[in-house]
Amino acid sequence: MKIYNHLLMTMGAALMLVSCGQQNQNSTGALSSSAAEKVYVAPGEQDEFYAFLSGGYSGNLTVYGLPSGRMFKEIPVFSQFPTSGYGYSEETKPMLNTSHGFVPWDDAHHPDISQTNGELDGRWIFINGNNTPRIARINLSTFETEEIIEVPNSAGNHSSSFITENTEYVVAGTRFSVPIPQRDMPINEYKSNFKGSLSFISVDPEHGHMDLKFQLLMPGFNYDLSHPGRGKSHGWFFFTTYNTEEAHTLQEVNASQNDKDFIAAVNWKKIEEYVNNGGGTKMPANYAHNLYDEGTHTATTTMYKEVLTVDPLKVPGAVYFLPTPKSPHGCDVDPTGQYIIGNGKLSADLTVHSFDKMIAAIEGEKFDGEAYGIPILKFEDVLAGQVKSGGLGPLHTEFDGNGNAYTTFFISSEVVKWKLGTWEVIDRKPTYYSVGHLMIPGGNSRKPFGKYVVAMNKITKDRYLPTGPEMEHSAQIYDISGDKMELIYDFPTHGEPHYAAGIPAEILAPKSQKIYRLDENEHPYVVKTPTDAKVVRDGNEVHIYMSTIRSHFTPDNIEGVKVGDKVYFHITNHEQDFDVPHGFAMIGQNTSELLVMPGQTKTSLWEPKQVGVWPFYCTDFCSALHQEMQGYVRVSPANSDVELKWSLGE
Ligand code: RUQ
Ligand code: CUA
Repeated sequence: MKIYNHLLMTMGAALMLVSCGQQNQNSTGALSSSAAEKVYVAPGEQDEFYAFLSGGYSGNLTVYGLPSGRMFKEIPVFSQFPTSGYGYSEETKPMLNTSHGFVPWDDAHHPDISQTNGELDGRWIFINGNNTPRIARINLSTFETEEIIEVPNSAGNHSSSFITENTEYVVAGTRFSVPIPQRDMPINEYKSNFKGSLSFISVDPEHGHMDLKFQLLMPGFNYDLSHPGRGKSHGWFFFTTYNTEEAHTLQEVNASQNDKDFIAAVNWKKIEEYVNNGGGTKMPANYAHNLYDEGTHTATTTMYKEVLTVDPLKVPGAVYFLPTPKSPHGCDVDPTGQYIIGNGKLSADLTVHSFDKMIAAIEGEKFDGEAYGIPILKFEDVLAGQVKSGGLGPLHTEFDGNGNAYTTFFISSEVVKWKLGTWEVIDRKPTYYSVGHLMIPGGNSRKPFGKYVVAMNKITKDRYLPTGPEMEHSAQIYDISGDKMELIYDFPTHGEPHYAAGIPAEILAPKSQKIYRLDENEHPYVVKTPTDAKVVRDGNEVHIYMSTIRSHFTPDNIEGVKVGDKVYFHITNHEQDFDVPHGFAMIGQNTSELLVMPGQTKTSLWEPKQVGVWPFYCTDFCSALHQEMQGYVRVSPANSDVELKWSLGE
């Protein structure tokens, strides 16, 4: 207890020192001009990699180019996004439905790109919502969020969303243990009553559709991070735990008592077999599954009422605990699948477990007791080696595919490069400041592209011109093609990037979608030709079937709308050219504008409250006559008998 308090205080002090002491060490002049050449992507030239950085509390995913650090796009995922109308348009509102109702925000942490045979295939990217547990799937041809599934019996969905090497599953583990099923009970009865769920969500190989296949109900620890086995360890999944003390208050101290917590090793293939043979227990649950249909350009929500749970004790040989020092955070598996790295946040050394040794220990039944019936393996039996890093506060590790690993240290604010197998430290470079995750394109696969590492830092301070009390977080790019890492660039990010995923541009760029085909548009309110445009009243609902093409709306004059009506603008963009969206905004509307892509239909709701003649206009500068792209709606009193009519050019 004393030792820990002391340790925590020392670390706090160390952090302050780091944050203040390193300022400006790397300012003007420290970078050679060759570093500038390495990141310079000349005007008109394109980047070598896409990098997808999670937005953390922005709820979204941002897309950057490497090595330029240029931001290409923000993809809305869990947060309403007025820039495109995501979560505001009638078609996309259902994407944010949950069992708690409409939840227009989340905390998005760990993106992971789909894989085939352990290599990035660039079809989809998944990301977790931490706060109201959800997993999203984004299509990497359209760069649109297509699906969001809520995860029941979970809280603080943090050891997520990592995928197995053929994208069989996207895995979501709970950070907080909770009563399962949720019920009214005293908090201080946490110990041995709360449980932690690890959810295995299957991914349809063709469409990517997600389905919660089973949930493993584990002891009431905190499940912090996870990674799949690969190669020889394919079929296993590894989760770091902390708070094996099962403390329910003042975790800062009470969850740091045990010298070692665990990495939970889960043989999901074994559990899958058990489940496929009818194993598991169905439990009542309530969770939303939101799916966007590209044909109708519309999302729908289905509520599910049941979940299949698995008690690990019912599947002998499926779950083991690997003792791992000091509240491990990151849980990373090297490209060969042999090494499982647990980074004890309160330790200086990194612990590397060996998959082969783990299997041998399991076969030899060499256990060191059990926790809630789950066998604990002996630390010495599974240990491959320890990296005497000399750093403080290790968090995450990535791999370059050449036998090297790179670990971030939050407290000592550095990236340390070390060798797999010999555990020797090869290089270390400071970060500015207090790095969290790092990313090498493909660094979480069998085939990393070990040219750059991107460090995502938690503290920005003096790296950029000050912008008031809040600064955007900073990322740093290091060239790792040589023996020593070379810092070549700083760039500001958006939100708080936790993890990121990178992929060579040549995999994604050629299949990036340019338009939606109008002739394939199955939206119920589509207008395929401007002559089909119309306005239909149905009680107090008015449906405007509107088309857009440079540079007018059809219709652009509408009369006969009344105060108290619900007016739906269903807008179809008739363009079939790349990069020609039209926008739509109506004065006084209690929602965002819309951005409608070529060939797409989107709907905006307006509930006029005041009599008058009110304009609408296109929000995207689409042509030389964009400013002429406008129209009027005449709104009459609720009891008026002005006839409904619409026109263009009259
Ligand atoms: S976390 S800074 Cu949410 Cu991945 Cu470790
Ligand atoms: Cu259409 Cu501006």
